[in-house]
Amino acid sequence: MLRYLTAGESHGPSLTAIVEGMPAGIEVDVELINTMLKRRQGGYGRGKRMEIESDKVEISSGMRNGLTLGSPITLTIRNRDWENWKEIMYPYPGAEIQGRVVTKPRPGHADLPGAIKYGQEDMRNILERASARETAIRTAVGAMAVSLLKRFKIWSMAHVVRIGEVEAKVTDHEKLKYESQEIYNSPMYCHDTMVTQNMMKEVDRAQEKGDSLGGIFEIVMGNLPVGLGSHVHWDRKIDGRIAGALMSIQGIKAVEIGLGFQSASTPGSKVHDEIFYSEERGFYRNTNNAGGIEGGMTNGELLVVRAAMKPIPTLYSPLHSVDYLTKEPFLASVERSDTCAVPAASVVGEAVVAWEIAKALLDDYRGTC
Ligand code: EPS
Repeated sequence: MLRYLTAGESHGPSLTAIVEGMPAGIEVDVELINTMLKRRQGGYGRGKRMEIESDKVEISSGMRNGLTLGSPITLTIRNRDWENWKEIMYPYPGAEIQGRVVTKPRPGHADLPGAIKYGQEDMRNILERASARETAIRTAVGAMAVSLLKRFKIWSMAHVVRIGEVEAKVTDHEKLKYESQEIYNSPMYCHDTMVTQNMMKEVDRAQEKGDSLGGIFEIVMGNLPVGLGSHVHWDRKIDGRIAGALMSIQGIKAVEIGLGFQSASTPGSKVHDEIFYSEERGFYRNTNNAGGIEGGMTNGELLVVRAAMKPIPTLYSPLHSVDYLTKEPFLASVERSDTCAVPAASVVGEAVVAWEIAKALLDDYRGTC
């Protein structure tokens, strides 16, 4: 079974993942992993942390001579910022635990529920692990899946379709495959240059006000075989697995596949994709409202999935909150943060969706890897 765990605090020495279940003899494209890590660090609206970090993966087990061994693979990304946090985040007795204490929970963050659940008076003990910094190592793990899927000629891409009120319309998903370089060159990872400019202005406006912004990104995947996932059990349905993976990314509040929420207000005759057949194409559809999934299985059409990210909870004009210890009203803590991290989240989205697809593929085709 393909699975992984991650470990590491945002300002600790490093982030680590142990990946298990990769078949032996697979070439791991370290350059592709590092390219995705670089893309995750980018995007207009990021904060100062990304000027400190230069994320690169180190692999210390499970590989020899560029190929997987079938044994657990250990991935590590060092946190350069650790140098500035060594005393405060020191893992052994003697840490400066009075430094940078957080007692003013940010609305929308894990701070308060985490402190209550784990009985912590200093919310730093929660936010360090809750931080979206963890998505760096998940991106590295998912990039391994992207590289595995390439063996099967399955392609994937991620792009941003909304920042705040600014929306980019997509008319031809098939075309996006050929536009990926332009998309990654856009500071918002958006396929439309005009809309990119408007999205950047939207981010500037939010930043001036000390506010933050969310948005929507879309993952598109092509050349998928029919039948990944299964209709037979709830936990084998590929749409459920993809939605769960995307919802587990920090800040994601909604996921839709194909027509998604709009299908609830559209009659069946306009929702369901009619089926056709020809000698050279086999079964096919002229529309893709299902987003490539029917009955918990891929149907051979493009996979089209969107996720909505809420605005980052750390606001430079902080919201009302209550001090955890004194119970006095306060303005929430201001931790260094990003104004908008939707472009970065889109890369994480591609990584986690690729992981779920690779997992489903290995369930069905392990012997052919
Ligand atoms: C992030 C690292 C963090 C934040 C952001 C994402 O760095 P720091 O907290 O040191 O400034 O920039 O994290 C959050 C928005 C969050 O809510 O935790 C990263 O590597 O992506």
